[in-house]
Amino acid sequence: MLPKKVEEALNHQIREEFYSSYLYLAMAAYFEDKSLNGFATWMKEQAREEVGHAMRIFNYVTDRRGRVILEAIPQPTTNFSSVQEVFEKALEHEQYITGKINELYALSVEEKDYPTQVMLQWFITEQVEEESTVEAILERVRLIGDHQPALILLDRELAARQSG
Ligand code: OFO
Repeated sequence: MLPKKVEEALNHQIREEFYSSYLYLAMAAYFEDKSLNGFATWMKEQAREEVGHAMRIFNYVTDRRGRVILEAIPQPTTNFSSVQEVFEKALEHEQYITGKINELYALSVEEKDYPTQVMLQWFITEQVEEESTVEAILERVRLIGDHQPALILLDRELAARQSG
């Protein structure tokens, strides 16, 4: 049986993951508007993966005979002033999500909920990768600065992101 407190916290996390998807779609829309189609493709793929994260928790809650209660998804920021700002916000967001996953893990330890601890290990590993990937792109964007040709090259490179 899924402890009530853990069930509630997992439901909040489902919303966080859908919000992540929504936020990355807002970033994709910004890039589309700037004709940076490679950056947009990368963000759309990121948004798609976030739906996968939400569904992973959704399915886990139902497998444990818990009840999924979908919560309202807030409107994401839609105003960005630069490519760099987008990736700064993306990194900030991933760090926030890492904090949420860590809180969830701490709660599952407190509640002696061993299956949830095992399920969350996937997310703990994933967050290391999420932060590192976004950080690497941010570093390159910072290096590029105002050099448009280099930005276009990076845009082309990011267009190659495969869905998987
Ligand atoms: Fe970006 O990892 Fe889920 O939220």
